Amino acid sequence: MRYLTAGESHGPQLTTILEGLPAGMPLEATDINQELARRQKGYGRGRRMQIEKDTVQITSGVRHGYTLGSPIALIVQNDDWKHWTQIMGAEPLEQGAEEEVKRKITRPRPGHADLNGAIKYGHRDMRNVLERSSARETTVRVAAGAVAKKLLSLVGVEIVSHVVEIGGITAEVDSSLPIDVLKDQTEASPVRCADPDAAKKMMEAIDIAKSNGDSIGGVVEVIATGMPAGVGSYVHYDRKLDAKIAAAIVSINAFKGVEFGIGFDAAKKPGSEVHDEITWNSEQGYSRRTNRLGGFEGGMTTGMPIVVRGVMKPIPTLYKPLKSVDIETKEPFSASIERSDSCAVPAASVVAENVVAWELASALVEQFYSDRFQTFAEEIERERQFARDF
Ligand code: EPS
Repeated sequence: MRYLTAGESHGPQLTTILEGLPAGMPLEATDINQELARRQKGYGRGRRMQIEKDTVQITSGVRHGYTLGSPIALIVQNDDWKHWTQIMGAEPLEQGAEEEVKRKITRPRPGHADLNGAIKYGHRDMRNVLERSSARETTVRVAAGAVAKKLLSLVGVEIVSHVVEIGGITAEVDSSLPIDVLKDQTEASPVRCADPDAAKKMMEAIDIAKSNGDSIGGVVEVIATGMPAGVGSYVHYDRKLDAKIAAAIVSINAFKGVEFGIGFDAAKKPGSEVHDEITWNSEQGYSRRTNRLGGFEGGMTTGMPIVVRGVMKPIPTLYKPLKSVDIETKEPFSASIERSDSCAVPAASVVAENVVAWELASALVEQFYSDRFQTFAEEIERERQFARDF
């Protein structure tokens, strides 16, 4: 499976084309819209989310509620576009209008893509960079992930995300909570955190950051249950599923790191306290006594829950701007101020969940027969049986 996204933050629309999904899979706009709505929520978001009400239009690849096997095209309109039609229009500007309409940006924000993107493409107006590097693009990555989540739910794979840290405040969440309970608690929290005490402190930290004109980051965790064992590869570096998930997480705007299971703590412990002992019983087949490796051994799923965390840096667009250099005058300046969120970690957890969903669905489609959805689902069930009896 693969997908491509297109669209600028204040352009007319965001678009994605998905390829490789099995034919005959039930899919409706509501499956996607509910994920888009989840991504728009979260304490600490700026005013843009009050303008947008993200909903999808499915313009190809689905007929009467089922996938056709042909590319699926998804469109989300930007409601803010009506304020930007001149600034972001595709037509050439009339002579003399440039100064007036362009809202040219020549002061790069430290930590953003502005300067490096401008150097790369030779843009003297860094709006040409920030319009695309904006996290607005994650809208259609979530739309793609929502389709993947639908596929996963139909073959018994559940996926959930939650916030485990914001601005240095860490959540205490019982790791043995059933996934449904964790899901309900997370959805009820304004910061998508299942520890109510920590959630309150996180909101206070966001308020402080906002009143200081600053921003804060955090850590999100994605858990997926029900993946059959042996998905991925130990044979080929580029088919290792944990590596693909790591790339997907770090590809989310502002994400700087990723870990599985106990992650970086593994460096501090002896092997006997890192690896998970193998058990077997006739009902479940093979299992692990613990899940410190987060569901992966040798680039393949173990059948245990996949547990992956990503760290998001504070958003680099600050109301209290850092020092930068104007690319026209080369004079030091405070970086340009753009409307922004003081914390987007809760929304980013939904993005993380959806990009992981895409990688899991892709890996299943790659490994099992996938032209017809029904046969695909049956093959996955047969595989689970095979692993149980092995
Ligand atoms: C973003 C800046 C803000 C955020 C945006 C990401 O947008 P604007 O410049 O229009 O105020 O709201 O996030 C989204 C639009 C979104 O859908 O998540 C940035 O610079 O990355």
